[in-house]
Amino acid sequence: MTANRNSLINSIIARMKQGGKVLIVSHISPDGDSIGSQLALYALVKRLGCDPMIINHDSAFPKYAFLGKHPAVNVYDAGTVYPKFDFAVILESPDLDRIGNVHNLLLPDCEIINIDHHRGNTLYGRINWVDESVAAVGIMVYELFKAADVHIDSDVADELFTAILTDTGRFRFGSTNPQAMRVCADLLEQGASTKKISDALYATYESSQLRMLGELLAKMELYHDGRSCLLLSDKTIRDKYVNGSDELEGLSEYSLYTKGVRIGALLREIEPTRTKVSLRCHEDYDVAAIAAVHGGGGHRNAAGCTVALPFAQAKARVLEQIREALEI
Ligand SMILES: [Mn+2]
Repeated sequence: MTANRNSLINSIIARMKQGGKVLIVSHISPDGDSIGSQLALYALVKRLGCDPMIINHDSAFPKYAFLGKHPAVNVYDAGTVYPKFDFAVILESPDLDRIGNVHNLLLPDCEIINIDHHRGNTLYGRINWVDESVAAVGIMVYELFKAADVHIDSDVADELFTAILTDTGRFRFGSTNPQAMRVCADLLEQGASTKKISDALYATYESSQLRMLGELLAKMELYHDGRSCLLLSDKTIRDKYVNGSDELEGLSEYSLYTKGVRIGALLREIEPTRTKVSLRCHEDYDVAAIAAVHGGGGHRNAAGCTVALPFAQAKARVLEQIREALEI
């Protein structure tokens, strides 16, 4: 569907007002924008008369649990019998592979509403609202609230603020624009608590998480005359510190914190022949292109992929790609 923004928003709200069972899903390894947007959207569609259920391929980091008195964010389970959904709202997913096994719940007559801000969205929905200019999908959900004239209570304000705060890297990324700040100002007026949210997300780590961060930083490696930086979480480090979801989200950010570094990456050994790579870069580079080579994706300045190579080989491969990107 190609239509302007207002008619897209109107058609999304019109569909929601028809009611029915709605699946709200986001991408694998859901982040703050995923969870915040999903919880807020849950409240919206419920107010508009739908019967919603949130299901993701993976569980979210426990730190988002403070977004409390809320419906469960369910993790897909092949053994569970799920209701037949009349429509699905897919958030933050440029293609259907990104929702993982939740894909199994999209029966042929389940209408798809696709709401996203990533590059390269394949427009797989009946309605596709894709806007690369917004800083977070949480802003698009905010606009749905406004267009539907549904009150944003303090819980929803916290959820949407969390979405925007995390997706802008605490208002640091280039995506941070006046629209994002205006929406956040309104969310503060509706009762969002910056203190509560920031403490929950950025200042309540387990001691083991901070010790792991310390070891990763102590062992970080600089390359290309100090223009690139790797953080390396190999099996030794993972065995020492990581228990289930105990890992730190946002660790990859630290790969860019050294003066002079333009491109950074965090490599995690997840299996003997699979290495997860989170890439970060400053404005003048494009790490989504590096991730795309390995079937991953993301944004120009923040992207990720899984490289189907053992840790040492994956490291060599990514370093070579970074060198090419730096044009040296
Ligand atoms: Mn996002």
